[in-house]
Amino acid sequence: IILESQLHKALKDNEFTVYYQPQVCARTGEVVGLEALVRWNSRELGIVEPGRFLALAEEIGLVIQIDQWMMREACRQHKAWIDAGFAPVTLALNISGQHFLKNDLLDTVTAVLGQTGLDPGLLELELTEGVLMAHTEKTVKTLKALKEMGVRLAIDDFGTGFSSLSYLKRFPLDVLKIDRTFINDITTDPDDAAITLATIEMAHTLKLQVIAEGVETTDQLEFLVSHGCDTYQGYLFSRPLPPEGIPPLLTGFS
Ligand code: G
Ligand code: G
Ligand code: MN
Ligand code: NA
Repeated sequence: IILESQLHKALKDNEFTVYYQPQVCARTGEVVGLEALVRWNSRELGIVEPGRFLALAEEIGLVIQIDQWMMREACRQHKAWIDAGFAPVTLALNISGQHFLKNDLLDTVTAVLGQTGLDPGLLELELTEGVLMAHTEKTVKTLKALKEMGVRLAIDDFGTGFSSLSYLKRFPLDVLKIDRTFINDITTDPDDAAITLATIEMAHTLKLQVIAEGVETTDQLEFLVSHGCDTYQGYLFSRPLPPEGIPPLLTGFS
């Protein structure tokens, strides 16, 4: 069991680290994006996955500081790769509901982009249905302001929350990520196949790009490619990797 005091100490001692999972163009097989995923590199416990500490971090409000640290570190690393000559790809960050609803998200994004010099068009923020559905005037305002800065907006884990499809139209989103629970059985379960196809069609009609999560087999990939899915992510191409694993996967590596 992980304690509150351990998480505070982890942040203070700079024990969090960024792993990156490639996002791949379904047609060309090229890496077109990277999703930043937090890991805790604990002296006692080794590499700890977010499933073991994020719920507690949310409970004690520390998730905002973790998200902010992730944004700074991932943007800094990403800009360094671009400056080293790698072809620019999108950098996707998971934003917790608390962070999104906090007053200074816009300030944080502005500051980090200013400090790192990363092109706002290369930054993509992943939000969940739950966050968007708590839609107040403020949510719409924040999304529009981010959009005006040129930042891309994605809806994560699509299909798992309580959705109202009307918000897809109302919010200025760019990307829809189909949750991996639907992708799991697309080649064997006709219901999951139907849901996935309908989601791809609807997303494209609304001019949203579609990313399939959790692609593990070539059969799943072939199904997705043949039905027009734009991008995929999953163990089939790569697990989330520490930073040193990424350059060999980017165009421009020699
Ligand atoms: O990396 P992994 O698949 O174990 O991630 C598990 C969950 O943790 C996912 O739902 C993911 O969205 C979430 N997560 C990973 N990194 C971050 C982060 O930096 N901030 C937030 N808020 N959530 C994250
Ligand atoms: O909720 P979010 O989409 O941010 O979660 C990303 C999580 O999914 C990460 O923890 C990552 O480790 C996990 N993940 C990525 N690809 C796969 C996959 O192909 N299969 C499974 N089971 N999990 C995956
Ligand atoms: Mn995500
Ligand atoms: Na997801």
